[in-house]
Amino acid sequence: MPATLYSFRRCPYAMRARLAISVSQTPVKLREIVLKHKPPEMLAISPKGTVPVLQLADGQVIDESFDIMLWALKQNDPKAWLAPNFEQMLQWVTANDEQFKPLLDKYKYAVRFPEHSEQEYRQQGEVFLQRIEQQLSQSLYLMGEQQSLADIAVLPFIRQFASVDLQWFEQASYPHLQAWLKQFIDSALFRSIMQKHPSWLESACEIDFP
Ligand SMILES: N[C@@H](CCC(=O)N[C@@H](CS)C(=O)NCC(=O)O)C(=O)O
Repeated sequence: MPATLYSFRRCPYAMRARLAISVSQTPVKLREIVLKHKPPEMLAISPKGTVPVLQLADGQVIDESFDIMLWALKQNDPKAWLAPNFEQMLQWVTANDEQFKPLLDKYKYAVRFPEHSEQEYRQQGEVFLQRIEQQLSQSLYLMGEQQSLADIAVLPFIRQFASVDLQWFEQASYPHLQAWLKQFIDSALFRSIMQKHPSWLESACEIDFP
């Protein structure tokens, strides 16, 4: 019996889980949720109420996106996303999740955080962009010449940062980062995981994924 994945299309954490599940070709039943109306079935297995949540056939629940990525890639890792040094990949993911993501939220919802202006939050977030730009000026991807778990775990958040003010992003001088993001957004893999699905609560419709 395939695992069940509770997902929300536009959530960057759910995106990275779907990306790893998709590349690993591990079949799951996807339940598209609406954050304002979380299904009781999901809250029963993961009361913290965040997506993504994966429930395995044996009942085990994995409710952290990075752990879901690792689970999927341990089933099958055809693109060798787990091949680079794990500690170094973890450093990128931790910097993204713990430092960059809170700034991204403040930049995106600056009106809710009036201590600083939108522009100031953006500048704070740009410290991470600069780190990435610096790395990508030396290698095609964060961990060298091949795409890895580190790129995939971080890219959905950079995409979100870029889309807060696309006009600003397009004129900013991050040529390597911009090319890295564009290649990701244009990829068949990314497009496939961004397909729209009806919500499971309304339609009772589970999607065979990937
Ligand atoms: N650390 C979690 C974070 C997941 C998370 O915060 N997801 C957001 C959506 S992008 C969420 O579900 N928020 C709950 C809500 O908005 O009610 C993970 O990596 O899976």
